[in-house]
Amino acid sequence: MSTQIHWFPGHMKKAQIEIEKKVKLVDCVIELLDARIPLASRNETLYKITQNKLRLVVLTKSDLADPEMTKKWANYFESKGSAVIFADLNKSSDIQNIIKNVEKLGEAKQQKLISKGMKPQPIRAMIIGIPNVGKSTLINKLAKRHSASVQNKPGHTKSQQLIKVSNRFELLDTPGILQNSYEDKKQAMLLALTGSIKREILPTEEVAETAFNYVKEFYFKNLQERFAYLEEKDSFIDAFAKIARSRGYLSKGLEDTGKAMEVFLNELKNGQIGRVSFERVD
Ligand SMILES: Nc1nc2c(ncn2[C@@H]2O[C@H](COP(=O)(O)OP(=O)(O)OP(=O)(O)O)[C@@H](O)[C@H]2O)c(=O)[nH]1
Ligand SMILES: [Mg+2]
Repeated sequence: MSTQIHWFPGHMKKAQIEIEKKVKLVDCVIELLDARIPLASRNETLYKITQNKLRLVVLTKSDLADPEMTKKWANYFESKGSAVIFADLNKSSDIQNIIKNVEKLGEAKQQKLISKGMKPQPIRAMIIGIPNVGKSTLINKLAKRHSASVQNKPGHTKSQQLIKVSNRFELLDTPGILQNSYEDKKQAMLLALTGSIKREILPTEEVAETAFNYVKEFYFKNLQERFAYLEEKDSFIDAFAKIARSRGYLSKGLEDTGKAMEVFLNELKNGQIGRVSFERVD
């Protein structure tokens, strides 16, 4: 439908303008990237909009990623000059670590104000990221610590909701979100594997084959732990026929490999096939 084609860019543009306005209100952005695909999950437009702000890169869902690779990715971002940490957003010590690191970024601002004899102000931050990287989870966790102090500071910006996380850190309660465009097929594939875009936009078999071959090459142990009957010599098709048979996915007496692929991709996305990073540092 032509309306749909027109709707999407308009929607993107509007979101972008909205974020540009909000960015002016903050000192710092907390950029959430999926630890399993740190490059593919960065939105370049969002990155550019926020380029001159203090930045804390948080590699989220680190509990689902290959820990060794995550460390390498953290080093990679550090080498590019970003403050970076990785986090499982469901772990309170990791939330604590995010708070500590944001406050650290704010120290220079505090010192500057103090040296001018002024009252130190909290660093004001905003969370940015593509869909599904954990923005709402993080906001809720940060807000819950001080839910009583969620405040509404009126000003020329109408009523931006600010969450007081600590005396040194306040958070804009609405995150900046932009979809990645799907021009780069490899990137779209990675985003589909981790759940940031709908998998249906790509053919299941193609996604499954790419994912399976990748996991087989780099994480064969994970495969064997989940599907003990798989062997390294199994081709993609043989493997999914085996999985379908073992799980009882049959259609008219034949192995329903399509169903096996769907289930495989879901399990892979949810970490049931072990910790997997889909992008590697060279
Ligand atoms: N395992 C794991 N799951 C996480 C983590 N962070 C978030 N999730 C899960 O990922 C899913 C998406 O999280 P949200 O917080 O809704 O992501 P979002 O960025 O707000 O997504 P949109 O609102 O679609 O832009 C939820 O099911 C979360 O529970 C994490 O660190 N580890
Ligand atoms: Mg959300």
